[in-house]
Amino acid sequence: MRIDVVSIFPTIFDALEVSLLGKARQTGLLDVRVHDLRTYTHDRHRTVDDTPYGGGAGMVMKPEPWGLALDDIAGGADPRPVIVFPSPAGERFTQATARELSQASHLVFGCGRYEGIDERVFDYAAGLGEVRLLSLGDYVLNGGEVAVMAMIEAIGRLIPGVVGNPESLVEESHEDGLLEYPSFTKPAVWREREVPPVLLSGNHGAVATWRREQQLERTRQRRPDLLAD
Ligand code: JDK
Repeated sequence: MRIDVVSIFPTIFDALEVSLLGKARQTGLLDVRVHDLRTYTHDRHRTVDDTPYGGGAGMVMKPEPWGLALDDIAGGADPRPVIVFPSPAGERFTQATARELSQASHLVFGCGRYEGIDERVFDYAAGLGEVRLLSLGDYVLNGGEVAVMAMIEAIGRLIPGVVGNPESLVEESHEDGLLEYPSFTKPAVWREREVPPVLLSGNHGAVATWRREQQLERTRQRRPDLLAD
């Protein structure tokens, strides 16, 4: 999978070099390229923002650098990429979204800053690819970068070969809409706290039943919204 990221803080994405995704990049499973939006400016101050029409607090990202960046990165790409802009006003990014996007061969992520990007950029981008405005959750970050890091991690680990143990993906892929069951490892007693005895019983049926009960109980307590239907 090819991933392009456009940002005014490209070094934030240095963190993708480490761990799981770093290995996938080395083996060529993931080809991530990060672009500095300021390289698409032409003025001496490399300006990417301006005051909002209609007034209001803060600054808005100017459309011109975005137009040049998108032409360069997404223009004429075959197949047309999926172009993602994280936004607090976007659709919710979920595990289902991650699965969908993991099927794409080319993703372009546009990271806004300030109060966001001139709205016309999204319309322009729709002429170059399939545009998705996506929100990580109902809180406001300072820009799109941290959201894009989370999305790349969630998408990247679904690409075959990126996660070491494919069984852990099979288990997740049940997508039963419940919270996961609790996990334990050795020692069997730690600081007077015991591992639930059923997990030491060797009775695989009893373990499966207990785990399902735990999933249901935790979901009822912590995420009743998931049980609504
Ligand atoms: C991308 C900039 C910061 C966005 C409020 C401004 C007029 C009010 C600051 N899930 C999630 N949370 N946050 C983001 C995200 C924030 C971003 C950008 C993604 C780009 N910001 C920002 C909006 C406001 N808003 C315009 C109405 C303030 C994604």
